[in-house]
Amino acid sequence: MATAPITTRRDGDILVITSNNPPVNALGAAVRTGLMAAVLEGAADADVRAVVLRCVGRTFFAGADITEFGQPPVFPLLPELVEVIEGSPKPIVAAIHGTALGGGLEVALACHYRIAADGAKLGLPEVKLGLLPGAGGTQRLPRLVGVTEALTMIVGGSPVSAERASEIGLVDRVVGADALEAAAIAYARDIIGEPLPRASERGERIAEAVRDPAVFDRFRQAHGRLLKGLRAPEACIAAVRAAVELPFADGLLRERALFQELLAGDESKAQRHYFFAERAAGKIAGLDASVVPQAIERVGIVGAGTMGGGIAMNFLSAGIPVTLVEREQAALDRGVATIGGNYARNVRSGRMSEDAAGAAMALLRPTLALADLADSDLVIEAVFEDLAVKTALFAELDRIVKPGAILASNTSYLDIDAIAAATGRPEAVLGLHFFSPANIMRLLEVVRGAATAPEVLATAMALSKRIGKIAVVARTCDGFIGNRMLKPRQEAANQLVLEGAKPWDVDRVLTAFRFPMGPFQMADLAGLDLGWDAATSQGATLREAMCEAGRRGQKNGRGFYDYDAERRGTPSPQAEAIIAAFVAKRGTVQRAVDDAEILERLLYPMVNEGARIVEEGVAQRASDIDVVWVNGYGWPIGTGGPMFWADTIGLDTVAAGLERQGVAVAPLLRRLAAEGGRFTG
Ligand code: T1G
Repeated sequence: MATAPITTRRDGDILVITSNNPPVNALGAAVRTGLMAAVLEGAADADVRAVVLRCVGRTFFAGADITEFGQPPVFPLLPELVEVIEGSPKPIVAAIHGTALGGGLEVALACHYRIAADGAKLGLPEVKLGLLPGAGGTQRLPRLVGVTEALTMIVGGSPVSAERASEIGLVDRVVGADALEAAAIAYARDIIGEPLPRASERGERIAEAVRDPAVFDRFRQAHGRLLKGLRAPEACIAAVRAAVELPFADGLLRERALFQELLAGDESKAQRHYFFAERAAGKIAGLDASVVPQAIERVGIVGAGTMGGGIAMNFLSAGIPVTLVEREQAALDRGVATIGGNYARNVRSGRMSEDAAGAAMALLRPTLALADLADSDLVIEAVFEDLAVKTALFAELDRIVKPGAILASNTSYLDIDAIAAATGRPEAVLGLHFFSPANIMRLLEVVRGAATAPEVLATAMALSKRIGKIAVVARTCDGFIGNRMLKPRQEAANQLVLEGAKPWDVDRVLTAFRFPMGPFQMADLAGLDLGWDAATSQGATLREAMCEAGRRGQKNGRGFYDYDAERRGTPSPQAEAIIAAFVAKRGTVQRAVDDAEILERLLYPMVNEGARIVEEGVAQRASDIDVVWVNGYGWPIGTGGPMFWADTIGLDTVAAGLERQGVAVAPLLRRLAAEGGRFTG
């Protein structure tokens, strides 16, 4: 009898092995032990002619148990189990439903046949954990589907559908989900006596690659963006190359060596931290299953500008009707046209079907009348970022919308409690801070006011998941989590330039750290004249001085950088002269500032602010801050976010650096640094 969570039963001469290891049938030690026993049981039993391997619950094995990484290894290890499966003298048929991912797909690859339920997904996402498939996936998958398909799945990390898997030869049959077990058993019965097809023995797809050595260069040309300067994607390519260049057994050894190297590296530790951080962000103290989210069937949005239109698309694309309100017809028409244009672009790029785009647009109800929001379950305002404007609007909405409707502000830093106080329903008011472009950026800061009811918070969290957002809860404060930490970085960047660093040096240090761009590149992109008024400008800041000199950023071809027709920027001598004149007027002594100091001055104050955000309870936990910064501001995933990165370099190092900068160290940071502690466990 196999060990639970693995059970076996006989269906005639077929042994059916079932795994029941909620929530995702992760291949933890108990599962591996049970599977090993069950497969060996089947091999030894003369009455067993074939085996079916299946899972119950929401999915087929969704991979190795990530919580085991970094712990002492517990045998049997997955590669060992996978070899026993493929080496079975009896045919083993994998019955796949849900998401066969990572080690789960590697188990299926070692089986002799694979039957998938329609709707199932199959993938090797290890690269997203800073790893590579470490149980034979990099050696078996290319032998089944060819090098190009294998590289796309392994380096990209995205799953393929059951239908696609069938097309590329990854699965043998796709059946209706309800018929999966029976179909797998019938299939097993049909192939009894057939020669055992082992992926490791398939040579024809490898031979193709041997005859076409440019296949790897073509992949790199087409998918270079997937590499992101991270170690795992390169290692994935090296492992697949080993499948082409080495005998199978040697390729496995190469895969194992590359896997172990990645597993021990900081990048994978950071990406595994992020995996759990993203899931932890959805857990809110005091919000358990007993708090039932409200039904949201219709959403109202006030403001059809860039943000309002982008926000509307999230709901329209999720099949939720939207009433979009503007004050003037021209603005409303522009908003609707922008939404339509975005959907048309999605269709042209293949991201969306014509029908889906049409269905989304059909759910949009543009209007000039606030009264049309009366039937909305949730209203989100995306109007001018001014507290008086918002409080007046919320007072009016409070009179219009039905009892129980939720009112949300898209404000990026204003006080949610002050906005809530303008209504008679403060318990139904919160912030939903979308990031621009709102229809693309996955981060959503859910800002709870002092009075926000648990049900309202639960509704916002459930809705975030429904529209594909990664929600992080913040309490109200100036800038919530992300912008509050961006502020000290911007201030430090400006101060560094006043002291002698060049804007392009500051940007270079951050892009070398793998941010997509630095603060001055961002400023040029957003527009230096954002909020600038020529009538009142005093040349009191660097930004004002630049605007007064007619340098508005990318929009007019010159900011801190000079831009060519393709908006490629080069450091601007004129900008340098404006900075020199500005500094001379202030009498600041200029000096050379090295890269190490630039990085410390930019990032340590952010970590310090993050510590304050945690100790004030604005964020529930330090890892939530990492989720905000990875998804909202492009913090490079290979260092896990500002708080994990600080842990990695040592909080004592950060505290000492802040002392050198004359910055007051946050009490939480000081305490953890003294104790040798970490923000992120
Ligand atoms: N190990 C441990 N726990 C896992 C897990 C895993 N592989 N996958 C999910 N969980 C937990 C998760 O933390 C959460 O816990 C709960 O399950 C529900 O997850 C050798 C080395 C399968 C698509 O990368 O992509 O195999 O918060 O909230 O949205 O080559 O989970 O409830 O306490 O995400 O429905 C490769 C990772 C591993 C797949 C389901 N596999 N998982 O999504 O639920 S490395 C993966 C997912 C590997 C081998 C290599 C998703 C999901 P809690 P969830 P979901």
